[in-house]
Amino acid sequence: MGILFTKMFSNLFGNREARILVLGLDNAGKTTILYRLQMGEVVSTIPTIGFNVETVQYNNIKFQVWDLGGQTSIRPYWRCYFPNTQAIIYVVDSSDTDRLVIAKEEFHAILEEEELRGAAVLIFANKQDLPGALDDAAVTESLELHKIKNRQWAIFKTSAIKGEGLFEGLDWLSNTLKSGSG
Ligand code: G3D
Ligand code: MG
Repeated sequence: MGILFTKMFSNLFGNREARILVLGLDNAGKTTILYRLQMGEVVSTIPTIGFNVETVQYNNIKFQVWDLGGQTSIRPYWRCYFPNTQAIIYVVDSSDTDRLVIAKEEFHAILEEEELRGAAVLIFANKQDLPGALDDAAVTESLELHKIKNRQWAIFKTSAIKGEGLFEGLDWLSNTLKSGSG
């Protein structure tokens, strides 16, 4: 995965600083994905500002991860991480059907953020290896993805544990960003 990743994302943004946010509810599989991609060292910030952010710097691209949901008082601080964001990778635990409504609400709240308006969105319907996991069509419906307007998006079935689907999703993302219309 590491080498493929290097090929896909090298020179994507030239020398421009770029950011890709990896978001979703806790337990969705975000940290697992970050380690799976093997892009480099994962640096975890000490949560003095109220939430923990994991960062992997890959050339000029920063991948940053945190959990959505929880305390609303810390949300204003999220905005520090919004500038220069080219893409959002939204990770869903497809087997956690009880929390899909919350996952949907958090997702649409993020999409409404002004500074994230231009960002492409890649959705990972994760944990496909678990029994009872909803497929991509069902997750699409639950997250009300049809409501997404004026932005590039795609959903992929993944199993972060098995390393399945991640490459396909990132391939879509790099092609979308390359075409400049993300
Ligand atoms: P988060 O960073 O979004 O909070 P994590 O989520 O990456 O910490 O993953 C939460 C738990 O889900 C972990 O289990 C992790 O191993 C598991 N997980 C992540 N992706 C998958 C997947 O695709 N399939 C399955 N079956 N499990 C997955 P633990 O037990 O370590 O808490
Ligand atoms: Mg995590």
